[in-house]
Amino acid sequence: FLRVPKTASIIGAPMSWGQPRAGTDQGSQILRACGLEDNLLALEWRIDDKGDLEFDEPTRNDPAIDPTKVQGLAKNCFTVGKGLKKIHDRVYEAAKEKEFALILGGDHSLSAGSVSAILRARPDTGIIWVDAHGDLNTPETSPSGNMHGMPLGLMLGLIDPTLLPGFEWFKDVPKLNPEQIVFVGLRDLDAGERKIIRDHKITAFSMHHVDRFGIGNVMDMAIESLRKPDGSMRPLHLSYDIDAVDPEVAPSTGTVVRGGLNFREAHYVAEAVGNTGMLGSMDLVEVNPKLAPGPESEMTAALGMALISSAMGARII
Ligand code: 4U7
Ligand code: MN
Ligand code: MN
Ligand code: MN
Repeated sequence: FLRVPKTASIIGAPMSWGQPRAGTDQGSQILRACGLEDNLLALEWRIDDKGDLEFDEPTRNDPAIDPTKVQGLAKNCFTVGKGLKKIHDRVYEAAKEKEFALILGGDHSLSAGSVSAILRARPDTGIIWVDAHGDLNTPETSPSGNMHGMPLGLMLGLIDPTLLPGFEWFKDVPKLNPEQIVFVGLRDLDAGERKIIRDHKITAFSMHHVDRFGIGNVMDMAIESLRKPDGSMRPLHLSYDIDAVDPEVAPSTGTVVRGGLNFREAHYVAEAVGNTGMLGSMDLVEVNPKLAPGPESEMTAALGMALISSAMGARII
């Protein structure tokens, strides 16, 4: 079904309260400015542009986690939870119409909104999480309390949403099974995240595996790992955190870690996923033009745009 519709729903989700740095809220705008619509039209997509969503700011009166019930922190959870509900509703609207949902971030917490919506419309979806980080934290395991490190903790049901103000709605959304996730590009995990990967047997390809096997083999294995028990391929969702790419190539983001995907490896990941013909949705997150202003921020945004094009059909030949 995914080859057929060729209508892309563009959903701007410039929400940044899952992390502390100003500027992450400009990501969707700067990606659009890199020629998003023209590029997708050139790739023969029909475009259904849903514009950019608007989000509330946190206030000092927002309800927070009850420390007698949760031994941990989820900063701005009330604002993030309300924002994710908006994203979820908009993405679900697109996915149920069988459109390709393209979500422009914003910080990576938004993926708990997009992935939960995709699962509601396409329950068997496999998630390819391209990131330097595991984003598997819970309020208890998080060293920072920043919710952009928690979207997969939420999606795996490791966090009780009824104890998280703003997330009450989240108890009714579908959750991921660990076999529906594969990681590519990891190089910075917290101790709690390592344990979660081990305990839940999540398939994870770190930069060590990219060094050992090459990106071609890693992507073959990653995609293969997402087959259903009956051997058929799942619909795919690509969640691409720009910090998966090496900071020399993608410097303008909030949580840089050296030793990442190089320019071609970053494109290859997107091309390989696109080549399956099963890609139905994508997040491109964590571009922050304020962190390396000038040519470096333009380079980062242009890369983000190019990765979207690669996933959505752009090919060298
Ligand atoms: B991103 C971190 F401790 N793990 O939880 C945390 F290293 O969406 C970083 O991948 C999270 O950018 C990074 O704060 C979240 C930290
Ligand atoms: Mn991330
Ligand atoms: Mn990251
Ligand atoms: Mn990041």
